[in-house]
This record gives sequence, structure tokens and C-alpha cells, in this order.
Amino acid sequence: MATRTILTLPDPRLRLVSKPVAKVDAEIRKLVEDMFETMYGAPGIGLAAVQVGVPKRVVTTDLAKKDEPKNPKVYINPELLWASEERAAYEEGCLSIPEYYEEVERPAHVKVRYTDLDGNEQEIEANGLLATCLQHEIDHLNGVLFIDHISKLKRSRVIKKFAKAARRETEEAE
Ligand code: GNR
Ligand code: NI
Repeated sequence: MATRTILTLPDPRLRLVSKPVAKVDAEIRKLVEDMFETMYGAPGIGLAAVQVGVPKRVVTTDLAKKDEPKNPKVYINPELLWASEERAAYEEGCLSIPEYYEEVERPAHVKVRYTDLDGNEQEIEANGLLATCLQHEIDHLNGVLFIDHISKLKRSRVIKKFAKAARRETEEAE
């Protein structure tokens, strides 16, 4: 296993649309292992492969709390089959936008189809934080970030802040 580097704003690779996985092979299994190590190390409750620079439709999650046993889940080629009219608001964060949190409203209940690590098709219904997390991760696969769901003013503020920080880092390196 190896930890991979998590891309952060304003890295343009976060805007790539990820490609479907044709076959769950050794390369995908290695990617998934590394994603878990990276996600647990961060720590985060979810991770999309594109966040470690691999634009493939692979997502890992673990929503277990600190005192609960681990609950690692893998979603390959996840598809949103249905989303409720009812919406729920959660304070979201993103490992690619460190230390920024904002409330986002999304459908409260969703149905998702995906392929598991054994290559079998699965369907789940989710609500609560899992519903939010799965939508957040599927967004990543489409090049969408949670800040795309907040007000224009808040979004431009956070983009500016990260652009400025990135600029400062390159200046320091020169
Ligand atoms: O660790 C994470 N926490 C989180 C909290 C609320 C809604 C979504 C998330 S996902 C995030 C990890 C991440 O960036 N996944 O893409
Ligand atoms: Ni994220």
C-alpha cells in the first residue's frame, strides 16, 4: 500500500471527467488500496480517484465513527439512479479544498448503482450523511466540486484564496 498525494484547488485535474472502469483488474485493486490508505491518513470519509490524479470512476468511503469498527466501501462506476425531491443540508468539506466548510443542500435520499470490487453490480438506497457523501463523490467523477453548489460570492472568495496561496507557494520555490 502507498499513500498518494491529494490534489487541491486550483489544480485543473480536479475538473476532469473521470472515465468508466472497463474491468476490475489488479491495477484497480492497487488503486483502491492506495485510496483507502490515503483517505484514512487524511483523514476523510470519502475519496474519488481523480483526487489522487487518476481520472477513473472509482470511489472509496468509510463513514464509521472513531469508536466504531471500520466500514470500508468501494463504488466503481457509481450512477445516481434516483434522487428524492426532499432535500437535506449538511456542512460539507473536501480533502481537495482543505479547511473550508460550507453548508450544501442536496437530495436527502438517493438510489445508486455501482460495481463492487468483485465486479458484481449492486444497488443501494442511501440517506443521511451517506447520501450526501455519495453525491459529493459522484460529483468529483464529473469534475464538480461542492463549492459549485454554494453562492457565487462564497465560491469566488474560496477560489481566490486558494489561487493566492498557490501563487505564494510557487513564488517561494523560485
Ligand atoms: O471527508 C470528507 N467529509 C465530508 C463531509 C461532508 C460531506 C462530504 C464529505 S467528503 C470529504 C472527503 C472528500 O473530499 N471526498 O471527496
Ligand atoms: Ni471531496
